[in-house]
Amino acid sequence: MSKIALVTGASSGIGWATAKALSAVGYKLIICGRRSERLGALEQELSTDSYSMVFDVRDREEVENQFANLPDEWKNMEVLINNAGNAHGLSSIQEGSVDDWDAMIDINVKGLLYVTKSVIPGMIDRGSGHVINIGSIAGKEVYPNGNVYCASKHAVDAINNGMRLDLNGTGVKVSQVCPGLVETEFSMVRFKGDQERSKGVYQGYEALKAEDIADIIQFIVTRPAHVNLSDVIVFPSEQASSTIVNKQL
Ligand code: NDP
Ligand code: 8X3
Repeated sequence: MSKIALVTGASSGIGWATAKALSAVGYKLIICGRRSERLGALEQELSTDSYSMVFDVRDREEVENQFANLPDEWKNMEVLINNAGNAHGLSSIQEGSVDDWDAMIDINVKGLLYVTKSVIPGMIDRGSGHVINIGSIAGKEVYPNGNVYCASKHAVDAINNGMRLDLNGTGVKVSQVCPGLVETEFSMVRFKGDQERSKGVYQGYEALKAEDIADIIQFIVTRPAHVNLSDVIVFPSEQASSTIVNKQL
């Protein structure tokens, strides 16, 4: 019987591509997001069985209910990809919006924790599993105006390391993937639908594609049981740090 992987934030970008990459190597997929029509479209593209879960990761009660009521045949997840998240705004600390701050802490940090709390007890009981947290270069560096987004990804970095320490000896592997610039809907969300500004983020160099990250995740989950890639930073070749990108404009 094929193994089950759960991907949060599968309705777009890195999550969408990761669901496809894991399906391609035989995983059955639980795909999550708020946009059910997108999840339906993704189901059509997967070559293995799939099950959609529609919830907002901020809603703790809903997350708990949905996991408590999963059909038996979908309960035994081998892989959890904690991917749902976004940046909201790019402003100095003195000008930032408190609503944006709430969204980033609630989604990127608390949402990741709610899903993890629902999934890892089963992995521990079965003595087997793999959690992959999608961090960011923003979890390793802080850049101007990135303040709270960077804080949320530094929190993911710390939670990832804490998970690995606490789950050591349980049979559950913990890995983090920290991308630099990946062209997805990320900037459209950050800049609240401003297409020109969003496009500008990816102009003048070749940004990473969602499929590049999915490829790395597929590699991580297909290593032998005794091998764990614990932390991977991946940049476009023209990016050297959060703020240094060799752009030819
Ligand atoms: P996208 O905007 O394309 O995808 C974000 C995904 O997260 C969507 O599927 C969205 O689904 C889901 N999501 C957002 N908010 C919620 C919520 N409240 N509840 C449930 N799901 C939610 O961006 P990316 O694919 O680029 O981002 C994926 C991850 O990668 C994020 O954690 C991001 O921080 C990280 N990352 C991205 C980088 C980049 O440059 N693009 C670089 C480094 C890290 P829906 O709207 O349907 O709920
Ligand atoms: C997304 C990449 O550089 O916008 O995490 O922080 S960046």
